Amino acid sequence: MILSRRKLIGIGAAGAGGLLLGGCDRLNDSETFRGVLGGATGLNQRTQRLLMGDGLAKEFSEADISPVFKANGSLAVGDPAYKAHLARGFADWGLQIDGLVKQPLMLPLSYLKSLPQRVQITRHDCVEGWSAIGKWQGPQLGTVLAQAGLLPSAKYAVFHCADVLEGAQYYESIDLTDAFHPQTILAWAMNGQPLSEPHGAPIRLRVERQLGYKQAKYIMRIELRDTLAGLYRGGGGFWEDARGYQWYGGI
Ligand SMILES: Nc1nc2c(c(=O)[nH]1)N[C@H]1C(S)=C(S)[C@@H](COP(=O)(O)O)O[C@H]1N2
Ligand SMILES: [Mo]
Repeated sequence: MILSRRKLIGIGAAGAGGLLLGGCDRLNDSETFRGVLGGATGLNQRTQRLLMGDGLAKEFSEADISPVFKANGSLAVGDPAYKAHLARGFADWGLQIDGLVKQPLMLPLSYLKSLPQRVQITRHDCVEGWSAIGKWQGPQLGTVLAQAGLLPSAKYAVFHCADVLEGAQYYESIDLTDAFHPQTILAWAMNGQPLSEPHGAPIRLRVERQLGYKQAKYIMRIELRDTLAGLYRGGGGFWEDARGYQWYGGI
């Protein structure tokens, strides 16, 4: 992590302002997005955004896919409603989208599979000291959010998960820059197969410029919010609350 940041610093920040706004045309006219940029907090996030702009995380080839991809954190979900959906192959499950949206939605898994798909082979880096390369498929989160239509006050997408880890509900959040990044997808397939329970069935987030703990599994609900304050313990995510991990878990 530190090495790649040092490498980036070598590039210098010239033209970083242009990079920052470049490629974000879809959001340029949104008050909210300007608000997010203006209000960005945290040195890690600011530094990375300046240096990387709208850059893509590295993608790999089929030959690079790890033969074993460790599952981490929750490996199963205890919630009876989840178990019932799992047993039925999530045939009548729906992803709930609500909060600061024009139109709250409940989207069936079949609908998520019918949207334009993105396939990406990327490296997952866990702070516990392991990495693995996997192939992920699903619709871009931006496409899904556009269906609901964001209200101008929306600043964060919060992922509410089905699992309880170490006594607390798992959740995560990202800002709209990452939410509309092309490599941010709601993955329902891993290495060409529907997600298994250990890896987050029926859908999990892939937000490829950030660390493993941001890749929320078992997503049941996406809530659009203007603040992370007042949600669980206010850190914006399970590990942020539990262990003080950085909210912007940049790689
Ligand atoms: N809902 C949920 N999402 C989660 C976790 C979890 O325990 N519950 N663990 C996180 C961590 S720390 C990592 S490294 C990855 C692990 O993903 P994997 O099990 O597919 O390897 O999921 C992340 N997302
Ligand atoms: Mo992790």
